[in-house]
Amino acid sequence: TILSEQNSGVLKLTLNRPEKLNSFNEEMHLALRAEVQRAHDDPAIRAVLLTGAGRGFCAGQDLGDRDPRKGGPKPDLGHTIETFYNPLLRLIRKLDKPVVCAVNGVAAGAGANIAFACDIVLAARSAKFIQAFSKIGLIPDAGGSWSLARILGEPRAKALALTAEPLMAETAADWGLIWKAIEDDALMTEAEALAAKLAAGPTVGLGLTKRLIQEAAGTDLDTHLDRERDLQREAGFSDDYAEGVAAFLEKRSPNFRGS
Ligand code: LHQ
Repeated sequence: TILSEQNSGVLKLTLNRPEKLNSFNEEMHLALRAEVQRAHDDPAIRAVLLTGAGRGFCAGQDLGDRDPRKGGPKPDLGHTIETFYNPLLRLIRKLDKPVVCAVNGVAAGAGANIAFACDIVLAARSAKFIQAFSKIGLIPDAGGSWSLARILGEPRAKALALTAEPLMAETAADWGLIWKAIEDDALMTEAEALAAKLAAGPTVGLGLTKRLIQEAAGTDLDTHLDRERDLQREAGFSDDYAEGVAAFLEKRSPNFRGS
């Protein structure tokens, strides 16, 4: 359910249930989480690239997995969230390495919100984002109600979530939900180049940067200035900082090793 390729520092993960628009079943959840965990644990992995196989990126939860027409007790979706979605979201946000998302086609429900949790999101011009939850009586999960409110503010967040209207990639980029909309046939080349560039970067500094930016919204400037001091101290102890400055002074490109 997940295709995994490792190539010079980039772990490329492809959601691979194209006949179901890469919607999540338990197997795909566990496989994806294991791969992101591997990205945490393996110092040779210095960036992650997430994308989808076929014409879609991800249609959220596989709705065939729990067909209510089959009867039985009502499902505990809170348990599904706690067991599968929340650990994945936390892992992506906590990963001290850049995560690039290449949204190759429709991203619906949790599929859209997992994309928004990644660090840099590129989307094919034809891709759309749909907060599909309200169509089936649910609420935006996978961090969606948080990221939409935070990034867009209440008016747009509420309209998207309450109406489930599709949002085209270009508008998503104009609204700041993603980094860029890209011509469909150029998406993978650009996303792979970006991931490769990040993987060749100063991984310690990039990871600390990600952490600081994520912390910023939940804190005040005074506290945050102290955090910048502490994390800059840490960045200054990295070998890549010494290499970056040496390369600058020697007028050559740096050879960062990720430590
Ligand atoms: C699917 C799905 C799908 C199964 C397309 N499941 N088969 C968390 C916790 C617990 C429970 C519930 O949920 C959550 C989080 C969530 O993510 S809730 C939201 C779940 N997702 C949706 O509601 C989206 C459902 N899908 C759609 O609305 C459409 O498929 C979109 C708009 C994504 C794409 O539309 P089309 O391009 O017209 O494609 P399609 O609808 O024809 O889909 C292609 C195939 O994929 C089709 O199968 P078939 O055998 O007929 O070819 C669909 O049944 C299947 N598929 N999404 N989520």
